[in-house]
Amino acid sequence: MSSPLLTRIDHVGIACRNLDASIEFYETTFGLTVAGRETNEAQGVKEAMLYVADAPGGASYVQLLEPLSPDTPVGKFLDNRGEGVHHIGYGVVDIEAALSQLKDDGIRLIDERSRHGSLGAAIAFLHPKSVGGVLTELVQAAGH
Ligand code: MC0
Repeated sequence: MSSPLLTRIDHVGIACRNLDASIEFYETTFGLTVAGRETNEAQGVKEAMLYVADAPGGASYVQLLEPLSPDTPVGKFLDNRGEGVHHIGYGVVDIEAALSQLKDDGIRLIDERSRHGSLGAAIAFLHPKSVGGVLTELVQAAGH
């Protein structure tokens, strides 16, 4: 039975030191292709979304994240833990309703309201201390 809240794994966010080198690795090793690239100043990253497959309500991707500076979420993560999985992004149908429900359930929100994310999506983060040590992102894909 599918979850009433989460519709798919939208993306796996991976922290890397060199975006171009990491893109090349995923292209040559797994045959993935870049669906979009963006510098997101508010999130302190330059990132690329590599398309994996279609999924209900959107698609699923690998997201590669290079920090714009050391004093950003991904910069701090690289210093503390090195390269690797940084967060999981789950698709939702209605991000504001999902945030409201999770807050009522006692989950600690990093973002009380959705923000601009990659590929035009609306995104919001849940604190890893509330989700078993996993930085968790909700994603309402553009046009959905
Ligand atoms: C930090 N911690 C993590 C973590 N980052 N745990 C799991 N996964 C992560 N990615 C843990 C640390 O190990 C530490 O635990 C505690 O959180 C505090 O860490 P800190 O280094 O002092 O960092 P803070 O507290 O300043 O910030 C952590 C926090 C931050 C998660 C609140 O990184 C944040 O707001 N992240 C959301 C935004 C983000 O990540 N943006 C980049 C992706 P201990 O046990 O040592 O206390 S932007 C993106 O992905 C967009 C473009 C998109 O998808 O469209």
